[in-house]
Amino acid sequence: MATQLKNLSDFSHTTVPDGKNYKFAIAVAEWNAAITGSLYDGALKTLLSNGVLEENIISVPVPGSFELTGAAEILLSKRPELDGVICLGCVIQGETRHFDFICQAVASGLTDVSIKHSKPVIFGVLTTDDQQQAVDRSGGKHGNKGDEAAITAIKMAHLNATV
Ligand code: DLZ
Repeated sequence: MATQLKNLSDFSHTTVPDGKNYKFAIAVAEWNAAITGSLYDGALKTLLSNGVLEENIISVPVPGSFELTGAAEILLSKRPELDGVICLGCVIQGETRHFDFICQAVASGLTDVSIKHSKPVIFGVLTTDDQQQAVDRSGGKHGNKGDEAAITAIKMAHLNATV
């Protein structure tokens, strides 16, 4: 019964399970669309390149990152066949406290939905000080967080299916 990890390479990002048996939704915020569009492109490409079938991916836009929690709840309630939801957004620090409220609400909201459904709900939301930091993390010099969100979704769906 006991299965132990053998070495640190077990944690490597190169070990991604085959996604062919999994179904995902991607919810993507329209605010900061140039950034979230790149996150979406990265997430979709990464799901497909790791074996997830195109017909097993539903993509839905939502107005802003705040709406990602509601979208994840709706998707998992109405589509119980889904193995997880990837939530993509970009919240950029402004002059008001909107940033703090949105980031806090989305982080805890997505956690709650994930626990309620016992399914992965992935926090693929950039929370940056400025536009450049967002560009750097959506296909720029710091990679694409959309790719990472997709890999996380596959790993967690696999965990859920095999534990
Ligand atoms: C209102 C707002 C602001 C100021 N900034 C952002 C942002 O940087 N990123 C984002 O995704 N959404 C923003 N929004 C919109 C909220 O997420 C939400 O759509 C509205 O408050 C309506 O609920």
